[in-house]
Amino acid sequence: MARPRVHVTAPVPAEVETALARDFELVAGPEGADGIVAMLTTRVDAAYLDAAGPSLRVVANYAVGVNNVDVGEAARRGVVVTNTPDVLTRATAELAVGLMLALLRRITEGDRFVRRRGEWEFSLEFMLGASLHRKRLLIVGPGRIGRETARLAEAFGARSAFAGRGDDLGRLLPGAEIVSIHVPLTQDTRRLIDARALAAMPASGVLVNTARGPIVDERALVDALRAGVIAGAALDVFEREPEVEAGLLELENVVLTPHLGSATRETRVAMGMLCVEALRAVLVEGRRPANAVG
Ligand code: 8YV
Repeated sequence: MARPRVHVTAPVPAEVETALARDFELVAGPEGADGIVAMLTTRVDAAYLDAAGPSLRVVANYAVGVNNVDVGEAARRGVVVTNTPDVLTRATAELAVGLMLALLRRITEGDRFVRRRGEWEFSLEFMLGASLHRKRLLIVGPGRIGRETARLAEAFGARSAFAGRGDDLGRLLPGAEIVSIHVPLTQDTRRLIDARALAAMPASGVLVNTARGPIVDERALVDALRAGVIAGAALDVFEREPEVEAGLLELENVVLTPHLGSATRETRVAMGMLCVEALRAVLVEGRRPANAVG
């Protein structure tokens, strides 16, 4: 029997490619494919699904966030969409806490300073930062990654509170010294952190975003940082990724990383293996996998 045809939209780790090649015929484009392994940079919309054609039965998104996929349109066509939960929870939470520490303790700012060969000698008042210890951390989005971020930050002595769907963010933000974003990008969360939300934070507050860029209004963030409305920001994701709002690049109290939340080898391989399992479930075993969304 012919093996199901699978199109992978970008290079994947060798282990994942080998696992895919075991059960599937890997094809160069989506046309006529039975399954797609999609990166978050692939927009899987009606036009893409049209291009793939009626043979398509499953889109395994190589990410936990599925905002790049029109899940409703896929469902209407009977195409199963899956994501990669759990396996990237720890890695993403680690990065969120790493960004908090980098920002509060001025690690990347200090690194830039040393590389510029700035003149310095040890002094008690030089480049003082703030401790994560005892900071009031507001986790916006109390899902797997949000809860794990709280758990790790609490090991440093942070005190966490959670804002979930239906909670009044405007009431919670004034008490938050660190706001860490962990909601998925949806119509409801687009620009959730706008000028108004930033103004509700204390002037000593900092914002951390490891979720999706468009959740934060980047221009409003630059204005807020320039005006001292908040004290700093650490961003792993960007509104018009991979473009970065120019104003952010000029500010010392900003830490920037290029979408590294799940970027450890073991995590990326585990994510890939979940994609392979999902394709197998649908295309070989004829069942709906547990990580199907929508
Ligand atoms: C990237 C992520 O998508 O899973 C997500 O939602 O944002 C990240 O894990 C992934 O690294 C790229 O495939």
